Amino acid sequence: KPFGRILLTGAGGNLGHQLRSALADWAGVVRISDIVPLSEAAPHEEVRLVDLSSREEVLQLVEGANAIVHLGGISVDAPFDDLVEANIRGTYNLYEAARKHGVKRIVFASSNHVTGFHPVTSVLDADAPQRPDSLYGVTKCFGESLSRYYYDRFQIETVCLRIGSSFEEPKNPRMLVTFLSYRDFIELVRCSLFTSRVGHAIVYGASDNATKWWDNSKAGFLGFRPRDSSVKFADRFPAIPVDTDCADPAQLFQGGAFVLGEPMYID
Ligand code: NAI
Ligand code: 15L
Repeated sequence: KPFGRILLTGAGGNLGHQLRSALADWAGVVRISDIVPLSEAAPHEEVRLVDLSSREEVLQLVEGANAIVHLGGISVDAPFDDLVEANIRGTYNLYEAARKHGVKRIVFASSNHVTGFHPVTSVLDADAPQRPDSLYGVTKCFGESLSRYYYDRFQIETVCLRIGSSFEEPKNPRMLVTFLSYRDFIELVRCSLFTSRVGHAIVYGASDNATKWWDNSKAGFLGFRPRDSSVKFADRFPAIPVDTDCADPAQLFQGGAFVLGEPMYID
């Protein structure tokens, strides 16, 4: 197998669950980790219950890994203090542990919400300015910046996946544009792990949907070719009108309803 040991964080979540079995083909040992209990380990798996916000636990978690797929964290908008622990402190702890243990490749689950305040009329590529649509999006900007720093300073390579909407099926009209099938998500992670030199890369994660907000040509070296499309779900939803006079920000901006969130302050 190409990798001795791959570490997967967020293994108990929606995408972690999908990726868990695929990793068995790529690594002799798959170390799966989450803050929630995980189902029983297969013979090739090591299970670790770890809170990413604990520096000591994360340092132990990373020891012996050859590559990391970092999906763990809060995956929606949330109070600042919670986001800080899981997404900011957690991602910092992971990169520091990677540096200390000599891990040279990380696949980081960023999000389309890093650029969610761009209008739906724009097509974005890897060089589009970050315009986060939520505190959640801001934490993913932090992960992208942190990983850039760890590449420039320590040559730890990262592919930042700006994932669209990766679920079994699109759940609303917006997701006809942002949909990333589970099969295409797994292929995107495979390309991110197996491409020989990636440096610090940014790639959007969308299937081959009819409407496109994102242009991945600058990440062409990854060889990612989505095979699925949301087209087969199109008759379930009304088409999104592209109406720039529309008063609803959730329709004007790529981030959809995320743009309406409040940056919550907890006393
Ligand atoms: P999810 O919420 O189902 O899974 C995230 C997992 O991280 C959960 O199992 C949770 O228990 C774990 N986690 C949360 N805080 C933690 C902590 N402090 N320590 C350890 N583990 C912790 O989310 P999903 O859909 O599987 O997404 C995976 C990653 O991809 C997330 O980072 C998310 O932000 C990102 N993403 C997902 C998208 C999607 O459409 N599914 C879109 C864009 C980004
Ligand atoms: C995300 O970043 C979230 O993790 C996921 O739950 C979806 O909301 C997705 O973006 C989306 O934009 O649909």
